[in-house]
Amino acid sequence: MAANIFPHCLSKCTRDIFCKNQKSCFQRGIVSYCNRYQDEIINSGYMKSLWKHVTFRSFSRNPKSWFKNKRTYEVVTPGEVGTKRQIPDYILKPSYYDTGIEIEPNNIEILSKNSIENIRQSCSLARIVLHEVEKFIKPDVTTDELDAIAHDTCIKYGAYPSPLNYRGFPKSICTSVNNIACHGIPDDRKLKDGDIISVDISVYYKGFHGDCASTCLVGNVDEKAKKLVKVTALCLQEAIKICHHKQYFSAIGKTISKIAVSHGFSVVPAFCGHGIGSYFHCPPSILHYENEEEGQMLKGMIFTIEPVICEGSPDIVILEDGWTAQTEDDSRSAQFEHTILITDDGAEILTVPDVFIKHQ
Ligand SMILES: [Co+2]
Repeated sequence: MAANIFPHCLSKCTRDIFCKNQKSCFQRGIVSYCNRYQDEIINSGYMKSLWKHVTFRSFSRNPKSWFKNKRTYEVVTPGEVGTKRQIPDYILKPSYYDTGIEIEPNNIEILSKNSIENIRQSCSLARIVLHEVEKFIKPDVTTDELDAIAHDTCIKYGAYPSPLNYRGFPKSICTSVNNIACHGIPDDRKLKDGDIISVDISVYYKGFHGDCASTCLVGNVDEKAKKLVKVTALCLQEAIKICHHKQYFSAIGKTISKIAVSHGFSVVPAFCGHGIGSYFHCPPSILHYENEEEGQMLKGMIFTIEPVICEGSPDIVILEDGWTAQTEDDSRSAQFEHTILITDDGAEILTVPDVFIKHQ
């Protein structure tokens, strides 16, 4: 699950007021506090360049006339969201299970050897759950049915689906179809032949989160979307290759944006990768666009890389549910994500399936 650039910014400038005294505001989600602190956000130098890429728009869960365009794919509007799925008592739950609130640490978490073994399990399990969901992706399946499969698979393996109630997120996974860039909420819309769907799976297991995503083709997809999906996977793959001890974080954004732009695509700047461990989202923020941030990766750091790449403009609109991020121009987008561990000479991809199976 991608981190939103805005809470990161707010946590820098209004952390005390925001986290300790504004709980109700926080629980209402991104839109509320962005409106509340809009002036501060706009006036912070860091946000000035990004803000122009994001707008907030109200919507109704019924299709509107402005969605009806002639395209080779369907422009998706949010459907009806079902009830929250239940978690059995014996499953270990993250801190935000009841309140929706996770107070992120200020520093990058470096895990002990033992903890790294546990997060390996968690990351590997996230990939297993993703593979399970992928088996069911075909026309006429609803995204809520995919949510049920992911949820039940998590429970079967003794894990908690991390997105559930994270900042009030109502479902267990994110499903983002066609023009939904990320953080799509599973609902009653049936997948259609020609769709592309990004599925983002995160699990909490043995006290640690693991996070991965991929974009799948539904039936017969046009050539442009196939290329978009292929190039997005390549962006992630090449970004991981350049990671190692003492590499600059900015090298990730440079690598991704160079590949995306060279194929005629754009990088959505509003969402970033993130540190992960005992917290779902924590420092560092991993920017996927061209940037000059100064931080360096160090051995033992664990974070996600999860570029959202668009066929059109990178501007997005956050809908009034506070989550669904759709492209402003209704163009399609794809996303791939891995959780990685920085080692002496490179990066180890943790979100691979075989590790978990071996330990069972
Ligand atoms: Co993530």
